[in-house]
Amino acid sequence: MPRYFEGSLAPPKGRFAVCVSRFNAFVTEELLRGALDALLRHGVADEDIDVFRVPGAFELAGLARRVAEQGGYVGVICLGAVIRGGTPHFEYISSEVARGIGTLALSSQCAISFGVLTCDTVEQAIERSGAKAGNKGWEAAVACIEMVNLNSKVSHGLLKGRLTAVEGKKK
Ligand code: INI
Repeated sequence: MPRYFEGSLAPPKGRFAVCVSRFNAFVTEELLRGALDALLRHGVADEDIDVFRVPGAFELAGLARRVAEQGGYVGVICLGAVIRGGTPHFEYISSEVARGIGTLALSSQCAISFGVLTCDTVEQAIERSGAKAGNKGWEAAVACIEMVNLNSKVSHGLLKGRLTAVEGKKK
């Protein structure tokens, strides 16, 4: 009988950083609104949330790394919107953002979540920032809470030499 482990959505102890880019602010401000709403609704205290703004999505990973390494946070949520234009610029920015934040997530003690939209059109970005396809900022914040709780469970369990499985739950 396998044992299952997962993070709860209970309010975690510790502070959260939200890193948000200003480029395409009409989208990213909605992602930020969603992320803050999710954190607050899941019981994270107002004073445990810090928001950092950067110029564009390209700057997110560098700032997130500094914040994760030096800020004393348990979770860092990265929010941005890269929208395709008429040149290859989109490909360079979007791949660097994903690579940078992904690399950070592998090495960081914090839970790092990826709420960066990469869309072909403005309409797709609007749909994913609070219209008919939900709000990816909200989803990134909830994922971050879950991973903070799972990270804490795994670290705590490993330190004590045991992990507590989720009883009777298979997925
Ligand atoms: N930044 C974005 O966040 N989204 C975009 O769609 C975008 N486009 O398409 O150019 C964008 N460019 C700016 C970039 O992120 C940097 O801020 C800039 O290159 C300075 O380093």
